[in-house]
Amino acid sequence: MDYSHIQKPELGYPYEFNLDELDAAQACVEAHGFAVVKNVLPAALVEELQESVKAVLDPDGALGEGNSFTHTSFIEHSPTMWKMFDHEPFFRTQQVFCQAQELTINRTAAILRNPGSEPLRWHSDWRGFSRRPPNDSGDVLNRGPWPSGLWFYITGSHPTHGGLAVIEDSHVEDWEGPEGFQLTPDRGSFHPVGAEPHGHIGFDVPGLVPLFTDPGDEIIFAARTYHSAFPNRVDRVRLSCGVGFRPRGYPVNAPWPLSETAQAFIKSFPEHLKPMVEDYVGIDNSWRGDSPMG
Ligand SMILES: O=C(O)CCC(=O)C(=O)O
Ligand SMILES: [Fe+2]
Repeated sequence: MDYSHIQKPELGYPYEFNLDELDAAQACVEAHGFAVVKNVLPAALVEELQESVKAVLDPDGALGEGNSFTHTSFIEHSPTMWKMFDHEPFFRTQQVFCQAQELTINRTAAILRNPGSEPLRWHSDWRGFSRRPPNDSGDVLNRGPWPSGLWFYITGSHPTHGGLAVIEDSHVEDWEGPEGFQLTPDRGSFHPVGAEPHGHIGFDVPGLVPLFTDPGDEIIFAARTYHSAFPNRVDRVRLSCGVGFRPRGYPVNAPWPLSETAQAFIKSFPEHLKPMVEDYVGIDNSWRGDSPMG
């Protein structure tokens, strides 16, 4: 499918904000589940981040056409990402969206989508739908009220370029799915009413908002907001990265030990930023709890 016909939507409310409108942006996240803040990162840092994502995720350029790669502990491998913290507008912005002055790094990621990479299944990153004990690292790290999306699409977000799409108003606790769709049994995705309960892939969904952003812009979405990514159909790699924060002191009780790379990262993270890693728990993607799925 070609999505070059998709236009930037006019919604009945503003959802793109400047750095001097952060409270309005946060109000939009609360009301509609998402917002964009323009020009959070300067161009020089964006360029450095682009190079760093490529160097860490695909150092030899061997990933191949049509493929994508997600790194789930990017900050541990990218001192370039550390520079974001010294850019005052970046940090001020995260304090507003996390609704706390003192923040801890919850998790970080970077994604590289080569030309030809496929669209993403609609999903929510929220893992608190069930109160069963955690079964994997996502269950541990994605159960708080902080935003699930604090993303920088550092080559831009566009429907032709693997850009992000969200569903407006899908962040509320009792959301039942878009019209004509129903939630999957675990509420992690949705499918057409009456179809097999597989997460839906496609951009024919009521309430869909395709996001059009420039490389220095930040895309924010709430803990539960449902989202997807378009395929990358232009001849340029799509790069994104993000730092997820949680209010400092919020207990996550990670059941895995700190990895060696996490320990090395904490040790070398600049002294004046150390409070932000005091209770950083890293991630162990292979950790499994012993509670049954469901
Ligand atoms: O690849 C993207 O643009 C979105 C990624 C995403 O939603 C996720 O990793 O949970
Ligand atoms: Fe996601």
